[in-house]
Amino acid sequence: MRIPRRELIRMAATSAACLWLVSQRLPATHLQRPAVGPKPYGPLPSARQRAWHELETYGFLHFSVNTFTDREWGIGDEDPAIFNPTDFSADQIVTSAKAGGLKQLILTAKHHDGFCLWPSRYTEHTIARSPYKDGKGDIVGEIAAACARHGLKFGVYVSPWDRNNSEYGRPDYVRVYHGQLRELLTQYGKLHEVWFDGANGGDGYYGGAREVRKIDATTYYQWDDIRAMVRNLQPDAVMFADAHMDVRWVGNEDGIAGDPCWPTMDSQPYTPERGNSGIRSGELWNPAEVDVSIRPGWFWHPDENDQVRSPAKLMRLYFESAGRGANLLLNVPPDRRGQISEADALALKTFRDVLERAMSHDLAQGARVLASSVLSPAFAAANVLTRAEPWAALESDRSGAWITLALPHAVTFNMVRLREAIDYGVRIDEFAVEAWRDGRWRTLAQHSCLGPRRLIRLDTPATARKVRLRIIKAAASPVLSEFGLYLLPYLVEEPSIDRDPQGVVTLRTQAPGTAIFYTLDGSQPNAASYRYTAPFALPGGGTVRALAVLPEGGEQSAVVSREFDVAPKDWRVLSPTGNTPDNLVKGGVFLGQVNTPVNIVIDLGQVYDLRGFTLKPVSARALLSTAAAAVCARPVEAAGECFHCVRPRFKQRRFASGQVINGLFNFDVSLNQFLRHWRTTGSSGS
Ligand code: FUL
Repeated sequence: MRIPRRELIRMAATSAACLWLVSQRLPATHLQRPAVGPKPYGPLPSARQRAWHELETYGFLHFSVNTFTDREWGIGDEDPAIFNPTDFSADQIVTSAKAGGLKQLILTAKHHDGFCLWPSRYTEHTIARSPYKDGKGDIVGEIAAACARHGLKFGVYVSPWDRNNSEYGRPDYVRVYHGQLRELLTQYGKLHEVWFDGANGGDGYYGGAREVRKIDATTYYQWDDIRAMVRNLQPDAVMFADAHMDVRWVGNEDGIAGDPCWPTMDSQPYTPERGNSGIRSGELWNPAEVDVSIRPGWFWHPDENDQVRSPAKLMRLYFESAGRGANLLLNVPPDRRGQISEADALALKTFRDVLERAMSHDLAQGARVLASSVLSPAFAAANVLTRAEPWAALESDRSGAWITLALPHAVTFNMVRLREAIDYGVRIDEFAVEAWRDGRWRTLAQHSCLGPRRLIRLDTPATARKVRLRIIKAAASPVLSEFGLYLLPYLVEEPSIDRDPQGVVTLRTQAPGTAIFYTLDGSQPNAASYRYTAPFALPGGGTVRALAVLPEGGEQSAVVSREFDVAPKDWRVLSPTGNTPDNLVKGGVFLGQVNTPVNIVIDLGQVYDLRGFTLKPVSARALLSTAAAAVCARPVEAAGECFHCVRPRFKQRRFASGQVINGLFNFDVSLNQFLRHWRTTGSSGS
């Protein structure tokens, strides 16, 4: 679903951009390289990219009118009066982020709905027309100042797409967008990242026109001018876009970088797959940023309060993103008070505390470090412990090179931290980490791409006196700046709970050897509850609550809970409109058509007593309009039964009772108890 939107900005990134980046980058890097050292290999990071790599983990703040309307994408017709945080605290937001180890915050200064969190002179659709501080507020300024106070870097998300602006799609909006960008680049001190989202053009309010507007994203925004403006006004800021800016999109919003995830790309068209893995032979230094939310949505929604990622899940996320050399951009959305919710802040801090405690004790310190070769005394093997300069092998020592930590006594570790000195390029193609045990080297892990950062988490701790990094394949001699060993406490991840369309529930845990216990009556599960051994049927719906427990009464995971409605086992779609209507019952994506009323009848296969139903936009990005959706059960002559018309009870928060479903939208449908037939109808609502 990201692809079409992302494609637009990908198209905006032309080969001209690549040439521009190369010409900006090389001189700075060459100037700063020590006089005598290994010969650099391949593309190299710019100074600003090098500084960006050091950040490793930082935060996104999605905060806007959507926080108050319970939407993910605003239409652009939102009344600024709804933006009214009751207890906004930039300090609470920034200190919560800092306690969670986030080193920078990127704020949605403007999301697709066009509402500006600063009083822009280029539109009236801003915070100046909200009740917040009687229209005198400026959230961008407050967050920027708090970041400066607490030592975090600051960046802005400025959506090119603006569903409010009447001129969107015409030349004048480009002037507005550039003007807004200039305000942000000049009024809020130093920026370290400018984030250009890939969603562009589509339906919107557009000053009341309420129509679909398409633009050619390659030319419309005049990217060359934007790049020049950002470089000129904020020379230290990296620019993010799907591709061909300083930092690329990792290709998904699930928090997963590829393994490998090369920091290099070529100038071929971007695809999420290519973005996920990077291109080893690529001529550009263009590392991946992994954007993901701590909750299911990007914006805060009250009904997601119990779906905040647990510390154990955050740990997995960290290893699958930052651990593969990408940077992790974790979204922590402020709530309607204008603060980070307690649950989010706690999960983040707990995760960070566990990590930092473990990382404060590098078990490799004190080791004698031996290597297959050393380029010169300045590039000694022991540098991987002191980290001032890297270890560099002789230029001729490539595949087959090795470096060994010989410890004074055996250590037990389950995490290995490795870094190539990226000033010299990415040189190592494939490597193994080995431990000396029972008279021989045993492989603990093997991967492609060592890169800017490689964190390896072992399933079970290893105990050894000698640990070796063996280079299996390299394009150039290894230049390594870090080799560390750590013991990380094991956080038990909660199980996942899934049900298939047949109504069969499966519980899964990532951790081998953990047992899963569950309840079906809403009570808190514990080690005395049902023990999960095989998938079970739950076609009529209910609540499943579960937790994972380590063997022998060991540690427990957080409790996870899922509510299920009636399974769409015997349902049939009778009168389809839109594309792939069967997906409505199979659980895939149903796509309606722009400005076409939706009218779908589903045969449920049996009679139920109705309580309500759920309409759920897939990925919460439904493009929905105003007014009233009529969803009713009705008599279906053929069946000869008589039903009452029912006021819909929209269980899903993104639909308010009485909304018209208008235009293009995606949704899942499920019923929690219903009649034999029902239908949804929408009107164009104009
Ligand atoms: C996407 C946007 O459409 C989402 O709303 C969110 O801002 C995410 C970070 O990027 O493309």
